[in-house]
Amino acid sequence: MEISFIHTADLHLCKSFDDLLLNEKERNNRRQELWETFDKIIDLTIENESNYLFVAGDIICSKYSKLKDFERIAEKFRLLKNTKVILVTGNNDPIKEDSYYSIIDWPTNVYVIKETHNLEKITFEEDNLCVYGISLGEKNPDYYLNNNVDVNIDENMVNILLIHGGDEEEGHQLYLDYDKIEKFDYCALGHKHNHTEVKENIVYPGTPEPLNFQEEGKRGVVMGKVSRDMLFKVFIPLSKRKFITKELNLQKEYSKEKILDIVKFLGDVNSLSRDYYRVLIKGELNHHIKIEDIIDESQKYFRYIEFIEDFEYSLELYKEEKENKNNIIGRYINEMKKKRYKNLYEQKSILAGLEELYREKVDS
Ligand SMILES: [Mn+2]
Repeated sequence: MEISFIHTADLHLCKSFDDLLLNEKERNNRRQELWETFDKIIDLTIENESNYLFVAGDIICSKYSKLKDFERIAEKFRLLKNTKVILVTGNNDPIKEDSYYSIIDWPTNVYVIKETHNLEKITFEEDNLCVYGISLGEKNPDYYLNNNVDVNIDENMVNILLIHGGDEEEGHQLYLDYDKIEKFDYCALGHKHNHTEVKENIVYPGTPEPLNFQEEGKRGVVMGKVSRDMLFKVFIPLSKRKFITKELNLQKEYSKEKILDIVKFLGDVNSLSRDYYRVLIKGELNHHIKIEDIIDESQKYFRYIEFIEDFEYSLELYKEEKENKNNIIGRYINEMKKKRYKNLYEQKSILAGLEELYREKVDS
């Protein structure tokens, strides 16, 4: 007998996104998109008539959520008439006595695992299946997830492990020894945000919708079938947008127009209007060009673009020095030449000073 499943984790519904430079409107929009992705997972489960939906923690950020958000999740799960939903909590949605997880009246097809110190075993005789799961609870300094996963499994059943943790160094509270859990037919894990197959049967689906610039690459859920002697799985991409990091390598000969041309071809038009871009500015910039102008003018080509300034200004001021031999500008350049300014912040202030002196010269 085989069962079909969809495995997801780390949706982080209600996430604040305050670790990004997004404005409030964009953050709201992004939160809305997380719900849309959740809806897509529900639709996919219905379309495929999956027997099980495994949710391996951090479906929501409890800190920023309200009761109505949990009700919204419950109502969506209720639509899965032919699917059993098994859910464990993660470090962002820990289960406690008074948390919404405990208060909500979950539909009968939903099994929220409440155990936080032992593997809870749910047996589905009709499918010859055992699901073992543990939820994360309140932070406890003596808690080590790895101590709680030892269990004897029944070799005549299909055994699934559902857990949030493992993507950590040994000694960390959420560290998991993968060798210990290899005996399960399938380990539906959560916590690691990039899709990873630790072993054939030990899998992180990753965040179905990326949450920041560290989350590049494919985003979605794992769909599969499992029996006593077979495991088949496929990754289903779902995400609406991507986070993309690019490098912009400047040369001091580049004009402003040339630089803007390079910037607007960092991605195809569809991607520029859809995805989040971060551009690492490297190399050397002609000191006549203000990086602020490049940054401002780039905005109109992108849905979202941010820059990390890691370049140097080319401070070759021969011409200016020659033209200003006997005045304050010349003396300023001379003074500045005595020191080596490598730091971009210092270079910017020298150029601002120079600009100020030129302005005074024109005014007087
Ligand atoms: Mn987590």
